[in-house]
Amino acid sequence: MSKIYMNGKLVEKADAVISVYDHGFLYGDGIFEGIRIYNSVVFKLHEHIVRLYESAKSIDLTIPLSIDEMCKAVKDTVQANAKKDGYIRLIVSRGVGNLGLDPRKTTNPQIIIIVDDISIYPEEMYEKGMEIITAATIRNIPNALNPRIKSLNYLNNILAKLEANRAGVPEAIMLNHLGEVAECTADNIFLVKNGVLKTPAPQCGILEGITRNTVMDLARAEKITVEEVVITRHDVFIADECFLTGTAAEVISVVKCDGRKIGDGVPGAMTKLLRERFRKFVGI
Ligand code: PXG
Repeated sequence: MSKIYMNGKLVEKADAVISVYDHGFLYGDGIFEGIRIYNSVVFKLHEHIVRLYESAKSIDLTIPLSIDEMCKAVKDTVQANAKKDGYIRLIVSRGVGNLGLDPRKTTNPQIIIIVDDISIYPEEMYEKGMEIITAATIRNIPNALNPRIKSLNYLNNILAKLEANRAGVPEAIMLNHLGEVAECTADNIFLVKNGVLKTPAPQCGILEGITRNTVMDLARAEKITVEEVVITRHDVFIADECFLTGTAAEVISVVKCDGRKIGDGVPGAMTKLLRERFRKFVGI
């Protein structure tokens, strides 16, 4: 049975319950992280925890643990579950309040760490590449709810995911309020054009992915020029290669977008190289 961390205690899955008055449930008032475990090691733990604390700062939520204490809680929970390869969902909700949205009425942010298995795309999709569409649902406008906050309210992304489902594809590009390419529902996007690697800048209204940043570092180590730029759908259509990055997806090739074949319609050389380098880096 899996053991779940709840506010400093390890409890059985069946006993891991949250109040219906918790503002995470009532309003999506809280934040989270999704983290991988490879070979019993928590991948980029510090980076994920720093992002969590930045999300918390932005929504004015004080996490009652230091960064070091949070890292230890994650590692201890992984160990208690004897998990070699898997997935961690770390959640901090605003806590129990009343039926009004005022966060001052809440007490005790809830800290929850779930260690489970990861669901990933089928192997065949990595070999052949995936097809995506552009969603009509635009990404949250940064001055309304900044996508850099990994908040418990994922409706924006879910609405785009519904469009992908309806189109029969696994992912969808979300444009920002200016009509520029931002990211996909749970993945960042990269293009290759004339040997240069391009990805939207954080200012384009994206979640700054940990996998994204890792892949950019790995590309630079290969002396590949990396640019954080404005990308349009036109750039996607005329790209030589396209791939997505994310905690669950790792590095996955995109070979078709909105019916247009990208490059040769098969995973490209740079995508394959970076996927290989990424897998080596995480030790698989
Ligand atoms: N953009 C968005 C909107 C995301 O939610 C990424 C990019 C990639 O970021 P990372 O740091 O993972 O490289 C994400 C990540 C899930 C799940 O359960 C979702 C994510 C990560 C892990 C699991 O659907 N989103």
